[in-house]
Amino acid sequence: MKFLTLSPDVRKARDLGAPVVALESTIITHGMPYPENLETARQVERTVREAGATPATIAVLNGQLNIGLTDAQLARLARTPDVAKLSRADLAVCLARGGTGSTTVAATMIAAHLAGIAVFATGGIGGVHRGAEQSFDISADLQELAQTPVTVVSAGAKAILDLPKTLELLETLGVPVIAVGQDSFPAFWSAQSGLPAPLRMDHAGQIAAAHRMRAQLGLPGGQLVANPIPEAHEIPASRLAPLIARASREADDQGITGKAVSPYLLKRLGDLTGGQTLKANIALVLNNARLAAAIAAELVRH
Ligand code: PSU
Ligand code: MN
Repeated sequence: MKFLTLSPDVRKARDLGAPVVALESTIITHGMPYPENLETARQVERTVREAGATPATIAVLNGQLNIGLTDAQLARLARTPDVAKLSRADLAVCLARGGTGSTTVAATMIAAHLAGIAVFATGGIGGVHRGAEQSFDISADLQELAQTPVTVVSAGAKAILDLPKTLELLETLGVPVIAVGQDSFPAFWSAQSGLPAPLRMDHAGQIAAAHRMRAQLGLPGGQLVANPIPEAHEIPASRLAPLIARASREADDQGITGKAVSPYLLKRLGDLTGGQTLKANIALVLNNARLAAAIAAELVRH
């Protein structure tokens, strides 16, 4: 495929059948401020390597779908303001125009699958927004999980969302939602959402086996792994609840819609907590990178 560029590292790992972990780039361009975004992106790659897998950060650069970025490419992306945020709907148009953009969970899943990568680590997926009954704002990430066979390691869905509705929709779409090491669904910055998780697994090997079994059954789609943020880094949900409500109200009042909603709320929560949500976000992404590397290693063993 002429538009697909695998980095030498990623190509080598793939050809050897060694474990590879896909990483998204919207978290870099729209999820965190500079320079924390770049520091985190580098640290996530390092964490994947230390855990024995090859990281493949994915982004569209000048009309090429890049699977694995050089450090210079990563640094440039992290410093470029107003990069396009590419989801399933935007990917082909951006590539056809020779454009540049960062990939969301949905677009990163598509790219990872094209490159033969089965495991992907992120922070929190998009989902059903609060007030979706009015706005119809539901992330394309959910549909993607229903159709593209990639196991996505997250800390749940972002807590700015309507988590009960997000879980309901994932169930309707037939997406396995697997909490790791606990019975409840985590809530991104908080380990506990107060909602039961549909499924629970405690080991990377079990998650890899379930991934393989889905393929054997001929079922399309991936798995959502919900890995709770380590307790030392979490912010209790009760503390965040009023701040999330306030930020959501402010977004409404300012008429913020569409792709701008999640970035606005993440930034606003960072401001309202004096940077605590950003710190927690970094910790949970690193935690997810470690688990994703372990799952990728289990997948290539068989
Ligand atoms: N996880 C994070 N921060 C982020 C994201 C995930 O910790 O910024 C990004 C992902 O790329 C996800 C997107 O796909 O937010 C969801 O955007 P939306 O709600 O507009 O679908
Ligand atoms: Mn949306």
